[in-house]
Amino acid sequence: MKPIVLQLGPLHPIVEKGLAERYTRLHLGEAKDPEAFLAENAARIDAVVSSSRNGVNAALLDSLPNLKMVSHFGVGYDNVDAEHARSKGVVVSNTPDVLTDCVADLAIALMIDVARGLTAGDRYVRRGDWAAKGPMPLLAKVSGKRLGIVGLGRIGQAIAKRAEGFGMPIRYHNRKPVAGSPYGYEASLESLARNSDFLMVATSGGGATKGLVSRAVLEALGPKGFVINIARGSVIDEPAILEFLQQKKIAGAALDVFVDEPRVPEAFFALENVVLAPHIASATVETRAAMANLVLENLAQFFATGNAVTPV
Ligand code: 8YV
Repeated sequence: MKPIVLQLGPLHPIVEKGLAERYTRLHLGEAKDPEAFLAENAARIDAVVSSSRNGVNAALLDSLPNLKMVSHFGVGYDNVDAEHARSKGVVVSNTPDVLTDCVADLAIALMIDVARGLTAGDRYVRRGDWAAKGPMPLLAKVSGKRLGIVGLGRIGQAIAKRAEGFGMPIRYHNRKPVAGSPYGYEASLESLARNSDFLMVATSGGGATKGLVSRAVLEALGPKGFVINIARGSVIDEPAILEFLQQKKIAGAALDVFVDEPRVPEAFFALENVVLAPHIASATVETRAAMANLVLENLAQFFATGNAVTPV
């Protein structure tokens, strides 16, 4: 008998195809009455595939008595209650490594964009301002400036490597120093912010990092400092950063992630000192295919051996 896998919402076509070919696929997102559908099928579901759009909370875990595994599409799994899953003996996997390069590439792109005004300049040209008003105001140099990385994990390190190419001195803040890291450690995020021109947020989301980039941290970064966030919206105090941008108490921000995606507070739209991206750091054809394949490999290896390829 094929294992029964529950799909919560729309997924990458490679995942959908793989699920349909190899498993009995149940699609909660397509059920007319999702509650009734769940009640009817709960007892036979072996695995769930989740994504940033559709997570797995404790209630869902508790409602699936036969569940053995959650294969999550994405490296960040803050919307999967992994602790509760562990307590129930449910294995959770994610998709690390395969997206690191793309996320780091976009982080650097956002940093350069907000400092040099790429998308702002694009708007300037399209609006006809160049011809009407003359050159854009001068903006900020990137090369040689100080980069502070919040969260020196796989993605943080890939960003650091790229930033070395720009001659940027690099320091970082983590819960603990990273053994063997060539970069300077700051035990306090405020002191990292005080010593940075660009504060790069690359830590995981979830309760432990909620609001980590606080008012006090933004204050420490100061009016010449920039924030880049490719992690999770929840890591930054969003109302605070909006206010700091409006009042020019920081120089700018480039945000790929928001607290309540896909809804972005409209007050950001009026600001020229913020770059807004629709959560695209891993969104390339190549990387999303690699993530999709890893979601399937995790399921396949789990059902074959009891262990996932990349458990969390
Ligand atoms: C999303 C991401 O998963 O991997 C992550 O943690 O944030 C992204 O890659 C993406 O939106 C796909 O759901």
